[in-house]
Amino acid sequence: MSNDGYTRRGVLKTGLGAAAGSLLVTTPAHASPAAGPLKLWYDRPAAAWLEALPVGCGRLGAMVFGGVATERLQLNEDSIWAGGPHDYDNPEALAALPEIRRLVWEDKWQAAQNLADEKFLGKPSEQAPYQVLGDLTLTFPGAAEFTEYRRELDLSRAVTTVTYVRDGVRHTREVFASNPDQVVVVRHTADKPGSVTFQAAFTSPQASSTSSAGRDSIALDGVSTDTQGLKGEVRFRALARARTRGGAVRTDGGTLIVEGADEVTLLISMGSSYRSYKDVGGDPAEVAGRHLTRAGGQPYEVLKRKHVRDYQRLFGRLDIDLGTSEAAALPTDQRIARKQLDTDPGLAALYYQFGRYLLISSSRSPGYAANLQGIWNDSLTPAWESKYTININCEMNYWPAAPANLVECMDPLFDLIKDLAETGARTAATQYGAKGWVAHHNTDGWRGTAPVDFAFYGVWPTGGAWLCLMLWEHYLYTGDERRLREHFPLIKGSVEFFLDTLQTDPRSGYLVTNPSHSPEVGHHEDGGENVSICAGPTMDMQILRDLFGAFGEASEILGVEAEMRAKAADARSRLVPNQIGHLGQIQEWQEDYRGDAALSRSRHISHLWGLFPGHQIDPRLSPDLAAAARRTLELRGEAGAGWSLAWKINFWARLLDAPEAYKRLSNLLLPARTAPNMFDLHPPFQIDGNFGGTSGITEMLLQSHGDQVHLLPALPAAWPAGSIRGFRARGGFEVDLSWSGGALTRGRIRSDLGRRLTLRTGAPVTVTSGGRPVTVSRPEPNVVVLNTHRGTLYDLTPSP
Ligand code: FUC
Repeated sequence: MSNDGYTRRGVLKTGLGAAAGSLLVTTPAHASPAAGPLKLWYDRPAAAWLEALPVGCGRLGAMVFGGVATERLQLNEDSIWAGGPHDYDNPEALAALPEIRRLVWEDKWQAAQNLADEKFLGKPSEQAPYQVLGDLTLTFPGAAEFTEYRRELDLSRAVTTVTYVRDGVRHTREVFASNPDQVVVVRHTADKPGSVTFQAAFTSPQASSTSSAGRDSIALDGVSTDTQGLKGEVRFRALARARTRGGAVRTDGGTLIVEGADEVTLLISMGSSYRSYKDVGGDPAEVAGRHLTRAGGQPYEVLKRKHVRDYQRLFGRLDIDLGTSEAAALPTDQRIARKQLDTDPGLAALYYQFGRYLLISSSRSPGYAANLQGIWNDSLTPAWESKYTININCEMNYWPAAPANLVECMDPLFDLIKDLAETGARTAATQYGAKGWVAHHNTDGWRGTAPVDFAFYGVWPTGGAWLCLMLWEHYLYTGDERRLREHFPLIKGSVEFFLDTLQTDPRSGYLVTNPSHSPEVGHHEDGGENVSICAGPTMDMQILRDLFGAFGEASEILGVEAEMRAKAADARSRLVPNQIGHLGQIQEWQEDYRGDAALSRSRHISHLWGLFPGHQIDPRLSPDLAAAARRTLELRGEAGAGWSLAWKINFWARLLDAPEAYKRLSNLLLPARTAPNMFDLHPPFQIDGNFGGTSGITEMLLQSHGDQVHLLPALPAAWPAGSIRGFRARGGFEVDLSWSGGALTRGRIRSDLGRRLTLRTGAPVTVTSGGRPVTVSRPEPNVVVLNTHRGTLYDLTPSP
């Protein structure tokens, strides 16, 4: 989609002005600029990493602690992975596959799972961790006391600011990470000339050394660690250069010394030797040096202006106002600690926009996809290696991208999928003797696609297929045929793999995956062992139904692969259908397993994939399945992990149950799940919950599936009045809404593609365009259908 489709924002904003104006009376969200809804702020320095504030430009990230005597900037560069290029595929796997399958057909699960553990896992059977680069620490001499402290992250500009008074001088320090200039920028000013004095030095837990890199610059050079027998091969360099007005700057053995300056701009540049998953031969000094030189030639104000403009081009496309209250004036950590979302609706809006901020900051080109921690990681051995877990977490990261009007942030994900189609073709051939490509439940910087982490977790062949559906979602939102053509070979490769490897279940006659499992959930204790291995779990069937469907539609749109389309359609019709089990639940497996299996309290609820992100289960189109999905959610309970709660918001919103969706959102925003810096807590920090939460709020306010755009489908009582601007719906629509008393007061929809629009609302609406009535049909009182024109605005008002 071209950018100008997104830049005609002024029109829409003016268009909704009247409604937004009247809204201000009931929800003066912008009443308190200091405590404005788009700022995270604190009245003290961060004492811990989960209090520090993240900045990022996709490739580079920093956690800013905002200290007074010392400022810590914990630095990340998004290609620093332990180990080096590696083919994880296991050549012994193929010979074991028929026997694993046979054991599964015979319900000899323990034997099957053991054999898979022995022969079918990758080599090594664990993937590599994403790693920290290091810290830059600034040390400021002076009194221990300080006053008038404030630290904030302004989401509208992606700039953090810390300000305080110390020894009678007001100091102000801004930090941001610039995508256009590929540097982290720190600017320290004081209200009294000559009072900026500090020393700065790099440290790192990596094998590394520090040095002076010139009169005004210092360097950190290092290499990532060995892991699992793989030699650490990602070499990196970080540079920091000080530019001062007044005073003096020098270096001494890797320490940067600034004395008596009026103000200082510190540029931090980072580069690595990682060029791709198969090439670590880059020159980190060249990369870091190039960006530093380019940025160094530009005044601070220019760097900042370029950064803010670049960021706002994305961030500024969308507004959300859910109302405000006195709580909005509190520091952010105190708002979270109150545990009272009901009386702080602005906190949900802030969380929403923080999710968008995190996506823009962690998933931009140039740069790699957002991993389990986005890009922010202070460890050599982070939880779950901070890699890409693709049985839920990585996909969840990208749920809000298209609907929250940040579709370009998906590009790094698409680059990842391209890599996986290469390594996954190797895995398909080596381990399955199959065409196409496959990815299991995790991948890392080396784009491992073989099963890892024990068969119980790893033998699940559908990760790549799910990722392919993100490519299709991109098309559904944008109608961008050029990109669809570019992505089509990836989708085709995934379909090829399954056409080649699906097995006819000798008992049921259905076409199923074998071996596979319902992610991370055991269905029996077999021989004293919890077994997950099985054939044709529900999630696989749901994903493949959509994959084959998407392939069919895409191939038709592009006018290609007619023969394979027919094969995919045939395979699709032979998959196990969604089934309702003995407890009235959606069956998680092909068989209606009883006992512990059916009553599992796992945080994974993979068999509701068809409810969200899929749309095979829908209260309107398949009410029986929707009732069963509700039952599944009730049975599953509230078992932990931020991402699991976040997924549940989306599920309940899709079931059109506003109170239940809202309850999960409230729980997600409790201190147990949301850190003081608003990072989602699995615990520990895992960014998927942030993104899943943003997605969930979207699904409460706007849904677009089943060929309908549904306005305010699950609006909770806690948000009686509010407005949104710039939400995106499938079919190429952009939606602005305001509501009051829980009911739509105004809406405006822009059609980018000129598609037919079916609109569902809570009460009948009248549609006009340019002040003139628009011809609509009304198949139901609350549904209007209209043929839209490309680039045209449609206004909605409640029918008299
Ligand atoms: C799966 C989940 C965990 C965690 C990890 C990254 O193993 O079960 O909760 O999210 O991925």
